[in-house]
Amino acid sequence: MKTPVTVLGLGAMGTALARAFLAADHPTTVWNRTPGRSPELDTLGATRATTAAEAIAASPLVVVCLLVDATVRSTLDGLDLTGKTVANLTNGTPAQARDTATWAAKAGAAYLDGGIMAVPAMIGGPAAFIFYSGAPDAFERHQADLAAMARPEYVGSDPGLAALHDIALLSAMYGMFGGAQHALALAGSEKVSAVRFTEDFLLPWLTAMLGSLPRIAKDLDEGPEPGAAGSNLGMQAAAYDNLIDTSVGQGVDPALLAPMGELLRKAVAAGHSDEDLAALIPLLRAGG
Ligand code: FVH
Repeated sequence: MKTPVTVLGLGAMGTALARAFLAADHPTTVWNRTPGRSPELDTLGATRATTAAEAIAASPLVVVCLLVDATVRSTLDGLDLTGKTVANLTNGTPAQARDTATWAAKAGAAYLDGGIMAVPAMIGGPAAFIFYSGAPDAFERHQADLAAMARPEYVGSDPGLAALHDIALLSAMYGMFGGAQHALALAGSEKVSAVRFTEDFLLPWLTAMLGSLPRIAKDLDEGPEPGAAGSNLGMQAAAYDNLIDTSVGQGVDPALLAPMGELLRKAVAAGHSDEDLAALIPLLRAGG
């Protein structure tokens, strides 16, 4: 028999996680603050607990997927977690993960913090993955069970590391969407078709530009190759004024673009004119 699992929280994501466990034949107990949510899980074979305590008692592996960190602590506080592995997939900060790990250890649980890199429709599919950090033995024990939801990626015993990876990827995503949304606002300022602009130009352009990321990462790890900058920062800083001026001229708020212009100017002022985009990253760190 597969490992029994409990899922606390049946929002859009918790429901998808419970469905994935049921599809992989794990005996699955579910609990949600508001009773009766996601009734299709009952038809699929889930056992519905009436309290969080009852749900936790049912399984050695407890997956938690609630709105924010504070709801996790208010839900679990005072409950018996002795001998359980808690995999908390609620979005949070590295500091919150470390605090919750300390709290969980006092409550007798092995703690894994997780960061879900998927939307609900992707759960159980090949593109979804989940970062984990925390108790290495608990990860080893439950790796195959966790794989029912998404490919598990263990990133270290410091419980804060999964959240760090998760938040870093979300930061990249929001930066990318912010840029794309600004581009669509600009195109729309002249009634350019959003569909044609996106399919024929925006997606191919972003895809081509993303190809430069491995080289930026290599420069960061190993130092820049002298004279290799095909698009030096001095040139980029000078051209960047055109992005701001065009936004203003077209009646589009340049707020999402302005910080990058400031960073480019800071890099030039610090003597990095002949370098490439990797030179910006140390400037983002405290004291950079
Ligand atoms: N959905 C997504 O695209 C993203 C993908 C990446 C990971 N996130 C994170 O997953 C957590 C849950 O997100 P969700 O999409 O399931 O969110 P909702 O559908 O809004 O459901 C929220 C659940 O949390 C329960 N809840 C809220 N407050 C409390 C509380 N004080 N005590 C106990 N439970 C609480 C809520 O219960 P109810 O309102 O139905 O009673 C839902 O079960 C989240 O961290 C994302 O950032 C999702």
